[in-house]
Amino acid sequence: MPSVDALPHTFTFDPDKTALLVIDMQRDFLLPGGFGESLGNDFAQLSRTIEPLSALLTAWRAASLPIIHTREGHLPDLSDCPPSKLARGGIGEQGAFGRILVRGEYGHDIVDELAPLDGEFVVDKPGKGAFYATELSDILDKLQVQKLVVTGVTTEVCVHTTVREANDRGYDCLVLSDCVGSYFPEFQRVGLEMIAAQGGIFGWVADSPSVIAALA
Ligand code: C5J
Repeated sequence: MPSVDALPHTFTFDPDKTALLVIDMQRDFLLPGGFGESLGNDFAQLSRTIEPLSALLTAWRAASLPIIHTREGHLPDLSDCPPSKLARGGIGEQGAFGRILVRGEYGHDIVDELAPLDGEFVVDKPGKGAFYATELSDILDKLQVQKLVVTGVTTEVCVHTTVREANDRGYDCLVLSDCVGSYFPEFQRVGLEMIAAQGGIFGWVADSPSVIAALA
């Protein structure tokens, strides 16, 4: 069984029961000029994850293991967006890449380098967590997945919300430090520490080269 050198201790996984989760690698979060940068954030803190994640996807695809991409966004009429989220601004407004976080808009879609291939799952989610109001739980049940390798953005928001709920639902989560990103270096550091603290209270942390080596 493949094993990965991780914190707080070795992560072992059965490839037949493990999926790769790629959270919200969307143009509006990752590209210069996107929603993220328009809020004053440094997009480079996120875009540095594209290259290692692309290498991981290549290895994961070569091993023919399941891949699930997610996208945060809303229906064009915003009927699935809670008023409290709308009131904070941005969502549905015109941005450089179309209406911000609205399904079907250029900015809502995944960056070209990580574009999903046929046969990979794409889960559209209205919330931060990937389980809330989505089909993710059904997909994982059908695949008989027990463990998740988690990547994407942002570490302390959508990655954390998803990992915390996955942990409560009984999945073992391995979060890859070089494939998750936060606009805030401090949140990145602490966000990763929080996952593996206290004997792995939410899961495990490793890097992508360790997973690629384990798959070889
Ligand atoms: C945010 C996300 N940061 N994907 N979304 O609003 O983490």
